[in-house]
Amino acid sequence: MKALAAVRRRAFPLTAFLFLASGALPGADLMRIGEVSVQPGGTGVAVPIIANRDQAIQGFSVSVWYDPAILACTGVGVEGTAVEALLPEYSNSKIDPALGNVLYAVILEISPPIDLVSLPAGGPEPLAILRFDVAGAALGLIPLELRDSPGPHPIRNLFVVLGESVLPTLQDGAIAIAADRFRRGYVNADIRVDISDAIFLLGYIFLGGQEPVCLASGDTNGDRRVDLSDAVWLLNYVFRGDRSPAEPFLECGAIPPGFPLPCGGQPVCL
Ligand SMILES: [Ca+2]
Ligand SMILES: [Ca+2]
Repeated sequence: MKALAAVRRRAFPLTAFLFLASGALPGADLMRIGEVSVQPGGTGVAVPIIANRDQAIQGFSVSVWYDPAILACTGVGVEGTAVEALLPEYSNSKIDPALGNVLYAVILEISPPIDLVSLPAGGPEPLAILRFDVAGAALGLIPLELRDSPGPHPIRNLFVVLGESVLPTLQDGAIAIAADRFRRGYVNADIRVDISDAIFLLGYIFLGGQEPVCLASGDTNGDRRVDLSDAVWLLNYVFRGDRSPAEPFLECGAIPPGFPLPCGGQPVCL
């Protein structure tokens, strides 16, 4: 604990600088929160904070707001991200369960020698992962907002580039809580994805054939419509190993509230 306290004491002037820095540089960088679908009462729900970066970054801070009556933030970290692989020397988080606010800051290097360790320009990729538990009775689209913390010295959503703050464009996200679950691509209601699913989909679209029991599963490219492009996407996946159907595909996911395509259940998600 002593060592940790020492690290944090040493870190304070730099983090204070990060949080208080003014005169942020303009840029086309983007920070956004992902959208995930869960069932009511889901626990440990992982929500990524995703970034595009024009330049390599040496650190970042985030301030995320959520509805504390519906969500409980149980943690935030860089596990499984490219940031983790860079072995950040400083990170700190603060969760306020009453306000529904989580703060998180990461600096890749705080101890000499400072070698300008940085996360290269690029993306989109997760910078950090938020974890939430969802209230059992809740349904609907629960927003997650990137917004400054309160107080005279707010913590902002920013990147650190060569010791200066860069304020990226911010995009909020959401947790969609819905009871129904589905997987894209499993169009003909069995437990495999193969050419028969594409043929079934083409039959429905062009020949007036049977509607898929879960029409939502036919939206393989994830644009909320079912048309020829979905069948082509599926054929490319089956025969060429091209991009897999949009999520939820690897596992069953909830149908977001207001999703325009019905789903009457899928054997693969029972
Ligand atoms: Ca099938
Ligand atoms: Ca589609």
